[in-house]
Amino acid sequence: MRVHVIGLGGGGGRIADRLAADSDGDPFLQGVNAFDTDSAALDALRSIGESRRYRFGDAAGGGGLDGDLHAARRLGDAHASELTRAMDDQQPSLAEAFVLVVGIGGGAGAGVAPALAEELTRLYDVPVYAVGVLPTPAESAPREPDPAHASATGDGSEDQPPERPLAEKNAARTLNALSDRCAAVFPFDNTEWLRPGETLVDARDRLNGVVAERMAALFGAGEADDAESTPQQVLDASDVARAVGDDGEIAAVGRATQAVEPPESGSRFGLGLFGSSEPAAVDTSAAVSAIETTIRKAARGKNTVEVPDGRADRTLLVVGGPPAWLNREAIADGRRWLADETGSGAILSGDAPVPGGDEVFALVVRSGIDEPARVREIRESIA
Ligand SMILES: Nc1nc2c(ncn2[C@@H]2O[C@H](COP(=O)(O)OP(=O)(O)OP(=O)(O)O)[C@@H](O)[C@H]2O)c(=O)[nH]1
Ligand SMILES: [Mg+2]
Repeated sequence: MRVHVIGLGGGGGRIADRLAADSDGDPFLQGVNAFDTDSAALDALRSIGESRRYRFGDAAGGGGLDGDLHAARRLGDAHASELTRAMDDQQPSLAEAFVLVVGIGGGAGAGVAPALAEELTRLYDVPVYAVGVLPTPAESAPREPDPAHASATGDGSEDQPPERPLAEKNAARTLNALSDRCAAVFPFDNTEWLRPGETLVDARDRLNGVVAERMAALFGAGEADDAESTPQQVLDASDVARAVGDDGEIAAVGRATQAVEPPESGSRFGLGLFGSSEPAAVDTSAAVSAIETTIRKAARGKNTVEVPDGRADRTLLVVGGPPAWLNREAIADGRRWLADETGSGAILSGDAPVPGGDEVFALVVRSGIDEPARVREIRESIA
């Protein structure tokens, strides 16, 4: 499907920038923009061209909003329609969905996202999805004293104030607002993806790579740029819409890959081994096992947000890789296994052939899931 992706605020802009870098020229990426009040944050982007970055809200004086969600909401209401005009040179009417990417614990991005979702819904007859990055508990907790500094005075009085004291509350309010205004919300739980001892700043490039990769796998699945990579079972925008619904429900995305040998260069089944000049085929049991394993790992491995008990009302499966590895029966078996695993009545699915690719991948999207613990914690911060 063709999507127009809009990164909002510092984090949203960096994730959209990463997607633009990794999916440069891919047909699914119909358009991409980054919007922020903060000029320095926009200037630091590398892959979204300058004409696609836009600073709004002169009232913010060219800086960020320091987590001030009230001020950001006001700016959002005042500037949403100006922002949609800033997208116009990329033919947004060709997009089959808009995807807002935003760190929901912040100010500028979180504040403008609901108003922009509303305005896009008013102007275009396609779903607006939100990728909402969840803040870590550490961001709104007092920071550990700096050990070097602490030893100077030793009285523990140098506890630093939290980095973003309002992150959880902002996230709770923004989650509610996005659920009301977007067709679906895809949370990305930063906390789940941090390694022990790692800070968000250390980890953010890796995390942003994960988000970008999963967005590309989902939205790019049905969009082939040549005949060879045309899927047998095409996943289109309406399949995604059916899977994630239009009620602002939360959806979780799992993904896994397994390296495989491209059949052309496969030494085990290479030319000559069978005294034939036919192009090498892929061993069926190897293909079946690769597909079974990646589907299981995508379902049971780390998702973008926790899926309690693996359960979901609706599940979508994409299996991709070199065409010779995409074994029909194995994919059908995988669908049955996934129906059982998730308790979903029906599994929507599609394939994504990657000629010459060197891995098999599976993507599992679940919607209508039980509330993840981190989402509950965030919601309860304003209860
Ligand atoms: N995964 C990831 N999360 C980020 C990144 N940057 C920020 N975040 C998260 O997003 C939240 C909001 O941060 P920003 O996006 O910088 O906030 P903003 O929208 O620019 O808001 P203000 O600067 O307060 O105006 C933070 O609390 C973090 O949880 C990033 O590069 N990657
Ligand atoms: Mg900012």
